[in-house]
Amino acid sequence: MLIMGILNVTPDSFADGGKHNEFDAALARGLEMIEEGVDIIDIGGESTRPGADRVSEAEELARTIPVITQLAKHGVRISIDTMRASTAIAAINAGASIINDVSGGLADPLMLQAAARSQVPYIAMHWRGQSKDMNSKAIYVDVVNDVISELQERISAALDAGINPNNLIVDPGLGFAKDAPHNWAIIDAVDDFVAMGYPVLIGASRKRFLGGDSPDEREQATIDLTKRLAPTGVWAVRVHSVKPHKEVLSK
Ligand code: PMM
Repeated sequence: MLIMGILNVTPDSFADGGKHNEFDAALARGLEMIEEGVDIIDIGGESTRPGADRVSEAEELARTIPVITQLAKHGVRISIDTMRASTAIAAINAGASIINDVSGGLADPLMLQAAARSQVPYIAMHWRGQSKDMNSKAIYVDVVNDVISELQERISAALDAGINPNNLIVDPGLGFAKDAPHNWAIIDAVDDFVAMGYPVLIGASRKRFLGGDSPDEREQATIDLTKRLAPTGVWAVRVHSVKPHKEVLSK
């Protein structure tokens, strides 16, 4: 299972307190993750925590592109965490080689075609709407079936747009329009997501549903979950801390 290290270049990221909002800090953290053996660095310039406002395209580019340009020189795989086709393309031109779209192509009508043209892997996450009002959309008949069928729709749209099926990765979107029991039900049914036939990415790191009062308390729960997911066939976990996850996987 691969480790995708989170590098949020945002002043308001809930999980790192905005520590890495400066270019120098982001670059230093990226280099540290490389030292720690990260497989992919996921760079994002727009917070998607519940309630977050959107940032402008110019701001998103200013936050992410310089960091991508520098880190790409070190040969590490970089994914761009964006809902905008234009940002995805700029990031690829700067050295990113995976598109991580939390909206699964729903936020920007140009995204799927851009991903198809770029011929890089495309991560389609389950999403029901912008962070501002996603909590009100956490309503399911059967969360596992509903999320799988909504992901199947995104897969169909991606294939229709010309994305190579070998370039598709799916993600159930833990914490996105889902409350804690929904998130745990998805984790319990992770085999069903693996059985969809595409690589599966899981992003649980330090999210509220893990319990605990602080991001630090949720860290141990994140590591425990990585250990639990390792034998399931999940392709990668998206996490804040690389070293403890690498350690738990090597045991
Ligand atoms: N979660 C966040 C941001 N991007 N991308 C994918 N593919 N999956 C996720 O679960 C996901 C994501 C929000 O978490 P953060 O604010 O800690 O980055």
